Amino acid sequence: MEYRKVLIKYGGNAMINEELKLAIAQKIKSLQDHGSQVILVHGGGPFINKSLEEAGIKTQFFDGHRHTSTEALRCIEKTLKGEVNSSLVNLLNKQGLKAVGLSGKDGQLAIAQKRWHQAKNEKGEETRFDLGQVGDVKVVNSKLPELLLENGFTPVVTCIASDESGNDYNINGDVFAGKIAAALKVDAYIVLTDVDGLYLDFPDPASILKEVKVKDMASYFGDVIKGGMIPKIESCLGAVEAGVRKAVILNGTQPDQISDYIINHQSIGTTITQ
Ligand code: X2W
Repeated sequence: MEYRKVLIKYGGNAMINEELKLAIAQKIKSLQDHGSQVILVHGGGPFINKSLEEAGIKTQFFDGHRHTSTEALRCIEKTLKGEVNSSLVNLLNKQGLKAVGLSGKDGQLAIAQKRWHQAKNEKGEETRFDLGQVGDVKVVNSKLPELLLENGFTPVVTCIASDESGNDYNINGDVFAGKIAAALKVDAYIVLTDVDGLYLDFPDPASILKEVKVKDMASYFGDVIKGGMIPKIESCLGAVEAGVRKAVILNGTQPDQISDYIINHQSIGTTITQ
């Protein structure tokens, strides 16, 4: 089975140094040389943390989503586009690829809508909590990335988008990537993180869940799936339900895992299928 179209979500936790970023860029080149079309979607959490700290802006996370004031959003957009996206485009171009840096705003690739945080209050009642300028993806227009992929370009997309009125939103990178993977109906949606998959009993490698069906995933929320893993798994579930053949959690700090999975078909990471 070949993976014709592959979307890689590259998170900031796997961008810890330049060597690692370079190795990931080389892997993307090797996938493309092997016949896959690759679209890269990225976040940059640690870089955002640093920029916000330097600007004296404090933020807090709620189930993996950063509360985002309008002031924080300006700083986040600058960091994601001006720092993280532009350096990834550079690195990919140096490997001989034709990388194109985008956000959800370009070509209206993604239309955002405000996201509310659902939580239970002390009485156990469901309440909605305002996360500021945090968004969800309402619509994906896949024409632009499809055009780029078909013409040999490598789209590099960061997780900022606007709504129909032009209001900007900060979207969790995993949520954003999953929606794009779903719209493009990729053959493989790879979520790179800094662990080897979903562990039943961290860090026992024998406890990694190798393959999980969408219908069986619900039981793992809580003990096994928590914090930042929540949006990752939710995005994988959404993508697979929308027709993506396989979603897989791999360790981005071990770039060989990308080629081992896509080219050598090794049974690594946690794969989610229908
Ligand atoms: C994220 C966007 C960046 C991101 C944030 O502000 O950190 C929200 O949480 P990683 O490196 O992929 O985690 N947005 C709403 O997701 O970066």
